[in-house]
Formats: sequence, structure tokens, C-alpha cells
Amino acid sequence: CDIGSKEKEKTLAMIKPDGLLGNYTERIKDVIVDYGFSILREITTQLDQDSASRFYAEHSSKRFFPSLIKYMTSGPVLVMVLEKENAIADWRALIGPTDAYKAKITNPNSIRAMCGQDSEKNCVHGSDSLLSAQSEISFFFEDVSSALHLLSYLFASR
Ligand code: RTP
Ligand code: MG
Repeated sequence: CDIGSKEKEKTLAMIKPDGLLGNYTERIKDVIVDYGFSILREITTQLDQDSASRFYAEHSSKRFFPSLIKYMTSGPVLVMVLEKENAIADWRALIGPTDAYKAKITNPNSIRAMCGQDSEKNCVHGSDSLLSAQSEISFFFEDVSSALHLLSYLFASR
């Protein structure tokens, strides 16, 4: 491979219910593509209590957890696997700080400044580490693709 070429990295991005309701999907996707990310996978789904609680399990003891689950289950979400060099950190930088109200002041060009409202309704999610990116991608995608893989393997070996 070329000297100086860097490994691509994958991250999980999500447009939360307020982002979909506010019709921000196309604007967010334009930003994603403008910044050089490839959208490898994409699914629109409705989280239920159980799946939202498992997805945000790290926050289960926080005061804001019940409200977070109510918010995340209030409508469909659009989940994407994004790929580029340094995708995890770059996507986190692009979405801006958790509190969208603060983002409008400190990071006015961020995605949360564009479509979020406050410390909860911040319209997008991004994985925060390599480990969480891997587990969040399998949470939504790998199970299906590995099941299909296994099926095609079983079928081919008949
Ligand atoms: P995310 O996981 O959704 O990308 O957000 P994040 O890393 O920036 O923030 P995190 O601390 O992981 O919080 C997860 C989500 O919980 C809601 N939240 N509400 N009311 C509050 O003080 C509060 N703090 C966090 C937000 O929706 C946040 O994105
Ligand atoms: Mg987080």
C-alpha cells in the first residue's frame, strides 16, 4: 500500500427523532458527504424501551435516563455507518458538544447547532471510541449481515 495512506475507520451515526421530525435528514447527509464520509449502511428504525435502554446502557444510572429513553423512543431514527480516515473523532467534532443550546454559541457550524435544541434534544448521535463504534455498529447491523453470511455459507455448501 501507499506510504502515508491511512486506514479508514468506521463510526455509527444516528439522526435522532427530533432530527427526522424536523426534516433535517437531507441537510445532515449533505454535510456528511461534504466532509468526505462514505455512508456504508443505512437503516430507519423505531427504537423501543428495551432497545433504547440497551443502546444507552452506560447511562442507565443517570438522572436523565428515563427522559432520554422517552425522547429516543418518541419517533423513528435513521442509523448510518460512516467511513473515512479518523471517522470517529471527526464525526464527533462535526456534531459538536452534547448540549445543542451551548453548541449554537460555541460551535455555530456544528450539526447540533443547526438542528438541536438543548442538552437532551440534540438531533444526532456519534460513537465516542473505537470500542463503542464497533459495538454500536454490531448493535444495528452486524447481526443481520453475519446471519446472512452464515445462511449463504450453509446454502453454498449444500
Ligand atoms: P450521544 O451518545 O447521543 O452521541 O451523545 P453524547 O455522547 O454527546 O452525550 P452522552 O453523555 O453520551 O449522553 C447521551 C445522550 O443523553 C442525553 N443527555 N441528556 N439532560 C441531560 O443533562 C442530558 N445529558 C445527556 C442527550 O440526548 C445525549 O446525547
Ligand atoms: Mg455518548
